[in-house]
Amino acid sequence: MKMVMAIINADDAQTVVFNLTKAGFSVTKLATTGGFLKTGNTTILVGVNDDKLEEVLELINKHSHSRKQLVPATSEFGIGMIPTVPVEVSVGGATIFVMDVERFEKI
Ligand code: 2BA
Repeated sequence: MKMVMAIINADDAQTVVFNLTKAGFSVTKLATTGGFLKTGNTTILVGVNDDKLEEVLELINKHSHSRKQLVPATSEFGIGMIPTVPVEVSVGGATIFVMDVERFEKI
């Protein structure tokens, strides 16, 4: 068994969770915050049998879209002058970690 932990854009979360659930997978959705942009994203947890892992990854991939985002970056030019220069970063479709599950129980 594997645990899939996927960090996805909050805008894609509903579609990703809907399609995983429709395909019969159990999903836990967490409201999370990116350390760099400090904006909300969504982390989903999916416990899945090994033979279904690729199906989960394909569904996440199909319904997550990468996008460009402008981040205000500040630089100091002198006392009291801190202009904001927006910098464009590419925010991924999904950042996915797949972990081995040592033991799984539902009590
Ligand atoms: P954030 O930390 O808010 O990062 C958003 C995007 O900003 C990243 O997109 C990347 O393009 C850029 N970025 C992140 N850290 C940077 C840095 N130190 N310098 C320059 N640019 C940086 P993604 O790579 O697609 O990541 C999207 C979100 O996935 C991240 O949001 C974070 O919440 C999570 N994430 C990504 N890699 C991770 C990792 N190795 N461990 C834990 N969480 C991760």
